[in-house]
Amino acid sequence: MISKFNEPIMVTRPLLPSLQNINNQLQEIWESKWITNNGPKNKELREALKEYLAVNHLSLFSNGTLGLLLGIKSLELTGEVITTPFTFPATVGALEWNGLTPVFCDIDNVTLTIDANKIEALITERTSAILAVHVLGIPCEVDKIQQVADKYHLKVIYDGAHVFGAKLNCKPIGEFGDMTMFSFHATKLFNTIEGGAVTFKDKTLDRKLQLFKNFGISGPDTVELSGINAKLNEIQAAVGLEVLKLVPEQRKKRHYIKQLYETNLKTISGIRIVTKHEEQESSYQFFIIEINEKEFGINRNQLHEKLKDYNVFTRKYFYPLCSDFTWYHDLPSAQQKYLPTAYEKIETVLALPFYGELTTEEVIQICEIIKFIQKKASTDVLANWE
Ligand code: T4K
Repeated sequence: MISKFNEPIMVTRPLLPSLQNINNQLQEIWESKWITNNGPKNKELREALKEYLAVNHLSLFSNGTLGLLLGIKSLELTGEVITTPFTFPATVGALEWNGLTPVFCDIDNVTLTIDANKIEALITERTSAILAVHVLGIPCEVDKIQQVADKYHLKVIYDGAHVFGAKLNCKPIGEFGDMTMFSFHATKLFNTIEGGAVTFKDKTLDRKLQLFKNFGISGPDTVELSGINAKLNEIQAAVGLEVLKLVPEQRKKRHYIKQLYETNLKTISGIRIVTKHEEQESSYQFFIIEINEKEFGINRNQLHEKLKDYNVFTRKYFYPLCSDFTWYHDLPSAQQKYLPTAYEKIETVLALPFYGELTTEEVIQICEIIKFIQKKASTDVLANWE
């Protein structure tokens, strides 16, 4: 008989520095009496992240969504932007809040990122950019995307919320396109509790982004443009400085856990491992599987529900599709018939618990529970599984 976990196993847990180290940071901040507005910790984190992400230009924000929103604004885009429906609502929301019309493009069957071969057909006279997502930590087909963008003089923005520190073709992931947003939310490999950054090629954007996130204020008596408040405060920055020290070790732990999952899941029919983490340096943000109902015996939703009985809490990232939100229903590109792969995949993919502090025994037990559920499903009548 397979036993249930005593405590809930969540899909992720934040990477937390020791309280002692955070206290030391707080002590310095308290002594300085400078707690926000571009203080010393903010500057220190910015320099540390430029080095870690190997980029020349980086601007910090109070969260990734505001970074993306203001990053897009700084590029002065107009009209339509081609994007993916298979993402977190923040991606498409950032376009809408800029007064831009999202044009949804279907996704690739294997990588689940925007299907680079389908972008060109969606380009019109109104298209100004492509907003692609390195979704679930899987890098987009960056070369193909850039080729299309160059042909039609479009900007390329990457939502890199899930690819902190990743490398592709030996290049830091932030080097692709005109701009990349990284999220530093508590659930990410690297976190500042809430926070985010935008990296970019055009160095003139640095000043613009600084103004946008600080009400447009450029001096004690000058408001230069219409901005908002999207600053990362000193305590967030201090947490980031401590978490950054833990990231290399956390990656190693996650690499071990992904191998453990691979070994223990490979004998189960009907499971495809989506996130292989095969690029030179992966962000190890998620561990995603795809369920083939015919081969596995039950569907993704049934597995997701049954795992809860054993105190295992998986997530259906990213369900529902953004194109299915009622406020996009009138967009021609949001129609289901144009997005067959995206509609298929939101019913089949599942995020398993994945964070460095999972123990070997826990990962093995999760896999054993999955095997047990599959075995039980083959002997029970389907009605019991609804
Ligand atoms: N673009 C993309 C592609 C994104 O995925 C995201 C965010 C963004 C843009 C926007 O970036 P930010 O503005 O957030 O920087 C979570 C995160 O809130 C969200 O940041 C993230 N993507 C998304 C993929 O995941 P939820 O609604 O799934 O979070 P929640 O609260 O259900 O947490 C997930 C699990 O994490 C919990 O089951 C347990 C654990 N957890 C969570 C928190 C907050 C903890 O153990 N402790 C915690 O403090 O969205």
